[in-house]
Amino acid sequence: MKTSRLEVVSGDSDEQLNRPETLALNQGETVKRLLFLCITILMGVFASSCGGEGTLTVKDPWARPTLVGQNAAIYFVIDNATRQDDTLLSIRGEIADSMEAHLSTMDANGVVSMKPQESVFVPAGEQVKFEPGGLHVMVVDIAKDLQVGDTFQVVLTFRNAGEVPLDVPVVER
Ligand SMILES: [Cu+2]
Repeated sequence: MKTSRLEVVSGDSDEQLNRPETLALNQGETVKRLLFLCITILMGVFASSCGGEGTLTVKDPWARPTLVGQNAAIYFVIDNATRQDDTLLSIRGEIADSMEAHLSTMDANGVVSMKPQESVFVPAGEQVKFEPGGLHVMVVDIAKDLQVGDTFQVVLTFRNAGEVPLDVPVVER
């Protein structure tokens, strides 16, 4: 059985359309508003040149089709455009009770092993890629099939950026 959720977004545009005073501005008010606008823009420029303008985002999420009961892997790119180092602390989602960051490595004999990562460091101004053969989020014992076209949500928790929700599409790659 499929359940779906509808979200109703209420706008307040009607209110703004029905305000006659915006049409009856005299010149003094117009100048004041322009001045205020200029100051606001200048403050914005000043703030961005002082750092902290960027944000941490998580891009290009994907997971392969996986059958219920198996382990799935989630891949994405963490882009830390801030001037502050950050750390991925945990990840959670409804598709499984347990998710953890893993690092796959291959030894000299070509044997691949995975090591759980307690956290993942994301340096300021850098990207960290979760991709096949390297870092990935291991989803242990998924609760339902992941089929091509499905999307599921997870939430990543960072030390500084806080919680970052992510919609992960299931794709064949
Ligand atoms: Cu793994």
